[in-house]
Amino acid sequence: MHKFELHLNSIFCVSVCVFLQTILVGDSGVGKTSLLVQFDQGKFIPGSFSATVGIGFTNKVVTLDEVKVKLQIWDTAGQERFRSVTHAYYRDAHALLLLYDITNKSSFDNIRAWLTEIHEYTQSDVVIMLLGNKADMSSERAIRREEGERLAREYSVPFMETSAMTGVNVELAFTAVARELQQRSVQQPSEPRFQIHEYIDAQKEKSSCCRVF
Ligand SMILES: Nc1nc2c(ncn2[C@@H]2O[C@H](COP(=O)(O)OP(=O)(O)O)[C@@H](O)[C@H]2O)c(=O)[nH]1
Ligand SMILES: *[C@@H]1O[C@H](CO)[C@@H](O)[C@H](O)[C@H]1NC(C)=O
Ligand SMILES: [Mg+2]
Repeated sequence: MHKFELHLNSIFCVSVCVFLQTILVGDSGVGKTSLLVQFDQGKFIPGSFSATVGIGFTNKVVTLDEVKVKLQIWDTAGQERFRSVTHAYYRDAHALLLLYDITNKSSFDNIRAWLTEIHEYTQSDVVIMLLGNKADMSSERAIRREEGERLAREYSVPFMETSAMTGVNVELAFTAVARELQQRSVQQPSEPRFQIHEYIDAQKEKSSCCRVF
């Protein structure tokens, strides 16, 4: 959807006002499907969702202030990187959640390749958020939080650690990108830009859950 349509939708909305397409990407096993299930159903279903073949989506409506935002979240299977997510999905995406597994170094090392691919095929104004998932598995941690933060800073994308198991930061990850996009869609060019980094930091401080990371 183009910005102009988003803008009109925001003005004339009745129930669901803004429609946003979000894609979950990252290597196989990082927890993309688990994160989506946690966000959608508020629970963790252990075991691998090897049944995720190709690409499928879940719709979820979140209310930001008084505006209802419909997130259409596409879950991808990461095995066939550079192929399974067709470029058309990238092109239409408003936001991208890019995951690695904090216990798995190769999933982190591949983030640069993912970002290269993403920058090549997405719209230039796509919202990208880097997520270090499985934050509950601290005893098996292979990637320090600072390493995630540094990489995110290098690419100027927001970052947080999440746990699809405990639910830590899961809702925040989705609502932060929704808020960023929703603000952009209603914003006049002269207004100051919504600062997603500041929003996340403020939300993190509010909820005691996130201080442990
Ligand atoms: N401890 C823990 N395990 C997780 C978490 N997220 C996913 N997993 C597990 O990691 C494995 C891969 O998860 P899955 O959602 O299928 O990953 P996907 O291939 O990226 O969709 C499964 O065994 C999940 O139960 C998490 O946050 N914490
Ligand atoms: C780590 O992630 C890679 C993909 O980046 C995967 O092939 C490998 O099986 C994972 N290792 C473990 C121990 O989960
Ligand atoms: Mg999956």
